[in-house]
Amino acid sequence: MTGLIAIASVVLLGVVAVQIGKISDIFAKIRGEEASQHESNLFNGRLGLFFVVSFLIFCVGSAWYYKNDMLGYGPHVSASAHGEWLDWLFNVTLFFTGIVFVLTHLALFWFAYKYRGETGRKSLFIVHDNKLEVIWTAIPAVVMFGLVISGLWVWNNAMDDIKEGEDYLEIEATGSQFLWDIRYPGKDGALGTKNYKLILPGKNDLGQDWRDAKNLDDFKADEIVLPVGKKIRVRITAKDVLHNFDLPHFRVKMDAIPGLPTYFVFTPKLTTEQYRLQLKKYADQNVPYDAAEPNGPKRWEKFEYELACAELCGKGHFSMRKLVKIVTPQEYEKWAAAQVPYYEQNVKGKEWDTSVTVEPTPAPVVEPTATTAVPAAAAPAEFSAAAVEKAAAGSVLQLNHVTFASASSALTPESSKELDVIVELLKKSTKMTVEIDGHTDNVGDKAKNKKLSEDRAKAVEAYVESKGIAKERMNAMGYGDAKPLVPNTTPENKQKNRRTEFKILTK
Ligand SMILES: [Cu+2]
Repeated sequence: MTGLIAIASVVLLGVVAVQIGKISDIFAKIRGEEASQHESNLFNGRLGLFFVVSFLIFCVGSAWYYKNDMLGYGPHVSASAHGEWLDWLFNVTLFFTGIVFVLTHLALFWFAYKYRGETGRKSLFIVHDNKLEVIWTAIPAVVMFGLVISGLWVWNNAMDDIKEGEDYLEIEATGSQFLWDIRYPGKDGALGTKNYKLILPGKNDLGQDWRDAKNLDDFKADEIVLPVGKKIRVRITAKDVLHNFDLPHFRVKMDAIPGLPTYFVFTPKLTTEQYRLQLKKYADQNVPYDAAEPNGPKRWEKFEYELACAELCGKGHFSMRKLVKIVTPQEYEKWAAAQVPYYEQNVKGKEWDTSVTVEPTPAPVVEPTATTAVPAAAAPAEFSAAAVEKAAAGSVLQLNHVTFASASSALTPESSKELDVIVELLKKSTKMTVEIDGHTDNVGDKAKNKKLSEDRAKAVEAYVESKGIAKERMNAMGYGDAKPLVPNTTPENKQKNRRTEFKILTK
């Protein structure tokens, strides 16, 4: 019913508009075309003025009305030292662009009104005016110069690294789909070294090198707890895709890029408690946090700083939130002392503890002579089209870029590059037959390892076959952990032993 009335009203309004149009046409005929045109121009000019004034009042009014919801205003002032300067820069920019915004809008509509069409008025053509050109080039140039210089100054301060001899606390944030790993340096105040090749899910999530004593006291934290007033340097990195380390209340935001560590230095200025007390002053913060609990805690009492991922990194992006707590230095010391190092918790004394490795027996030194210049245990040469061309039948080449999903025989998309080279070689040399060998390390069950290495070799064979090479020309073999290249003593060695090889049978 309401819909019907609405449609009827719209139709009626349309009819009225058409009728008014007809009436004014008739009036125009009666009173003469010119007089009516004059009146209409005046009316439209005044409407324009009315519009621009209400528009500007609306713009300023709405900004004022919502100011408490904007970063940098009211309750949302910056909680870090450099953040104040960033907010200041935003305000200065808003001030100058605001002046231009108001003046140009007023001028635009005032001109439309003042120079409306009138009997006898002629257009004025200005072909060129040096004075005008100089004025409207010089003013923006000076303002822009000021904005750019102050912007550079603020930027350089905000992005500054720790200086020599400065006191600071360094933590590390590693993004992955879909969580943040936060690592603290522990008692020694230094983060230990990492190597992505050492990553073992659940056993060494970050790939810490346990032979580095600095790693042994590093701990991972579920929340970011930081002392107020201290310089914090965050090492920011990622394990899989682009993430973004965003602490909005501190005006900290930096990409987390796989393979390219970034950092951000900031100084928290207000503890969580102080920020809450600041919020308490605002009426909209004094309503119940949970509407279902009218007598429960107020909004300001439940406030927490937070870390977000500011890069759309996949389906679970939203879950990359972490609480950030800014506390007094004493509270921080107490909290840090109570944390258990990752090493103690997950590694110490376990099979994958590599902190104390048995010194490998040094390889016998073979004095090279003119006839025996071949090293004792040479790893297979790296596979390439050129290497295959040169190699004799019986040679073994290592496929360094054929990789599989963890504990599965599914080829990764990157593998196709090297596999396509094999396809091309087999297409070119029609007499060549080859063997594909899969090898694993010695972690886990022997039979399972053998099966996995077989499946992987077969996966390679199936791929090459799918590209039009006869299956008879290939032989897929899985050796499990029976043929290690090097002793399985360290994670790096184990990595070396997990491999796929390409053997030329006939050429
Ligand atoms: Cu993310």
